[in-house]
Amino acid sequence: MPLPVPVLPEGVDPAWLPPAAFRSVGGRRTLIRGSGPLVETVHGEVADACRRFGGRVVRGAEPGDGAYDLVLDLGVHDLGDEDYTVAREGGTTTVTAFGGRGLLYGLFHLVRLGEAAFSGAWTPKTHRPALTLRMLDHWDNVAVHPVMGQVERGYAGGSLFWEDGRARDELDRVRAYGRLLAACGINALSVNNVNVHATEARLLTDRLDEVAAIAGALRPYGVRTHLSVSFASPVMLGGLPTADPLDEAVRGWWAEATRRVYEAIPDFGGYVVKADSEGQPGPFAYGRSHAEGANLLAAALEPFGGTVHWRAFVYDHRQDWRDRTTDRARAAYDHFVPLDGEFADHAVLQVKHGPMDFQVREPVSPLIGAMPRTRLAVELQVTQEYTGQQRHTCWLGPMWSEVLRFRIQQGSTVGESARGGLVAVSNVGDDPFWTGHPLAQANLYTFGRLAWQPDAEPGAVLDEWIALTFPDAPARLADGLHAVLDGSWRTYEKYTAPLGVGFMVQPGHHYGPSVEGYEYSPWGTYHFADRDGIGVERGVTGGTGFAGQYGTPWAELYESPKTCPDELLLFFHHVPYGHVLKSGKTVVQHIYDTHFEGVEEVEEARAVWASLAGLVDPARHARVTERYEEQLRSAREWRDQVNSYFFRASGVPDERGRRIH
Ligand code: GCW
Repeated sequence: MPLPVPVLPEGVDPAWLPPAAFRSVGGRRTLIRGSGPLVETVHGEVADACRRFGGRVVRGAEPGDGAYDLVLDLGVHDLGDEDYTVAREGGTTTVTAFGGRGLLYGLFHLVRLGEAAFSGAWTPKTHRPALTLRMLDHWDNVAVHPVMGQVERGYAGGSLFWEDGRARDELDRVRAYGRLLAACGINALSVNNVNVHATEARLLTDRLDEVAAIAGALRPYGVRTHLSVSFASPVMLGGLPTADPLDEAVRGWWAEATRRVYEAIPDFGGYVVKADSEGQPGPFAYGRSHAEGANLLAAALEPFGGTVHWRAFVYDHRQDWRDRTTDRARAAYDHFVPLDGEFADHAVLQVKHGPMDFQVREPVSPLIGAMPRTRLAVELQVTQEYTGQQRHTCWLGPMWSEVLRFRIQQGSTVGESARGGLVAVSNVGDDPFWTGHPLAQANLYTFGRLAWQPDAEPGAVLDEWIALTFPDAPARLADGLHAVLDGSWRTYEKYTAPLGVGFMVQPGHHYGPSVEGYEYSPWGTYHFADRDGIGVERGVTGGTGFAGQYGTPWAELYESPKTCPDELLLFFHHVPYGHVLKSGKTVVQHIYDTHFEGVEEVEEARAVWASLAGLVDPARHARVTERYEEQLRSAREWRDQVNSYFFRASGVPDERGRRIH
C-alpha cells in the first residue's frame, strides 16, 4: 500500500518541498518495482505528484511491458543501501537502487533536476553519499527548562517532538520533517538535548514508548532515531550505587536497558553522550578514561549494531581567568589524543569543528587530524547560537565548506576524516517556518547536502535550495536571494568579533555585543585586549602551545604572526593594534573598517530584500523584513560598541574620521 504523503498542519510552510517542486515527476507514466516499506513511501510520493499533475503509477510489471517515462527499480545488487543510479534512454528515465533509501534519494534527485530529469539522454551515473551517517542533534528538552527554555539554543519556538511534558500525540509534522530531511539526505536524528535533565533521562527506560512513537514517524523517510543519555543513568534510573564503567552491575544494567530499547525500536541508531562536560556526569568521577566510558556503551549497543556518539567537548568550564597556563582551545586534543586506538568499533568520537565553540571564525580543530585509529564524527552547529540566533541572515554554507575541504592531515580533508559521519545541531522548532528566520531553512538544507557530498560547491547547493523552495522563481528572485545570502556569513563576521578572536557576546544567552562579557569569566574565553594590543598567544614559543597541536604545514603556518592568515590572527597571536595585516591595514583600522562595512552590507541586503516584495509570498516576506530591522539595529550596536571599545583602548583615531563614540 502506498504510504500517503504527510499532511502539513494548517499554516506550516512547506520549506523546500512545496507541491510545485514535484511538477516534473507528476504527469508521467511511472513504473515502480520492488518491495519494502520505503518503496511504499516512494509510491506515495509519486502517487501524490500524479494526483496533482496527472500521470499514473504502475507497480511490479516488467519494464518492457509498456511504455514508461519513469522507472523506479529496486533490486540491483551491486549498490549500497543508500546508493542509486540514474539513467535516461529512449525517452525513459530510470532510477535503480538496492536499498529503499537509495530509491527514495534517487526520487528526490529527480525532483531536484526538475524538467531536466525528463529530457535528452544520459548515460548511467551512480550517486552515493560520501558519509554514511548524516545526522541532526536536537537539543530539545521534554520539559521546559527554567533557564534554557524548551530547546536549548533554539530560536524557532518550541520542540517539534515534545509538548506539555510528553511526546506529541499528533506526529504529522514530525513525519513531514522526516520527509524534508530525506530530501536533503539526512538519515539520523537524536531527539533530545545532550544536557540530559531528570525528566529526559527517563526516555531511556520508562518513557521509551514516547521515543518509539517518534521513531515510527521518522522511519518511513529513512531517518533513524538516536537518544541522548546520561552517563549516570544506572544511578539515576537503576538505583545502583555507581555508574563506574568497569563495574559488572553497571555493564549489566546498560546491556539490559539497551536490549529493551531495541525491543521497542529495532532500528534504533544509538546513544549520544556529553560526559564530564559543563557539569554532565562522566567517567572521571570513577577515575576512568573516556575510552572506558564510551566502550561501556559501545559494548551494550554492539549486539544490535548501534553506535555511541561520544562528544569530545570536554574542557574546564570553571577556569580562573587569572590563570594564563590553561587554554581551553587545547582541551579536546589534550584529553583525547592519548586515547587514540582505545575506542571500540561501535564508538564514534564526535568533535566540534573548531577547538572552542561554534564561533563565527575558528581554525579547524586539530583533534580531527590527530586520531587516525579512532572513528570521528565532526559536529557543526546549524542553530545560530553565535551567528545571529536566526534573527540575522547568516548562511553558513561557505564556512562549513571551508571546514570540510580543509586539508587537516596529509592528503586528507576534514570531510574525508569524518569517517563516523557529519552531525549538526538542528535549527528547527515548531515555528510555522520551521527555523524562525525563513532564510535559515537554507542552512539546514545545505548541511544535509554537504553531509552527502562534503566537497560540493556551496553556491550550487544554494541554487538547489532556491529552485526547490521557490519553484517558479524568476531570475530576479534567484539573484536577489543569492545577493542576500552568499556573503551573509562574512558580513556577520565583519560586524562582530574581529580576526578570529571570538566571544564578545553577552554572557548567558549569547546574543548581541559585550566586548568584555566573557573576559573575566570562568569559561576560558578571553581576548586579553589592553591599551597596546589584543589576541591570545597560542604559539609554541611564548604561548599556550596550541599551534603545536597541528601537523605540517599548519603548525608552522599558525606559529608566526607573519604567516598566520589574517582572519585567524587574533586566535593565534597577541599583537599590537598597529600590527600590519597582510591586507596592508593595521589591526585597529581593520576593526573600524570591517565594522562600518558590515553595517553597510546589512543595509544593502535589507534593501535587496525589500525589492523582492511581490516575488515572495507576503507572510514570508514580512517575516524576513522584520528580521532585517532587528539585524540592522543589532549590527549597529555591534559596530558602535566594538569600535568605541577599541578606539578608547588604543587611542588610535579612524583614518577616515568616521563617527566613533
Ligand atoms: O555552545 C555551547 C552551548 C551550550 C551547549 C554546549 C554543548 C548543549 O552554549 O548550550 O550545551 O555548547 O555543545 O554541549
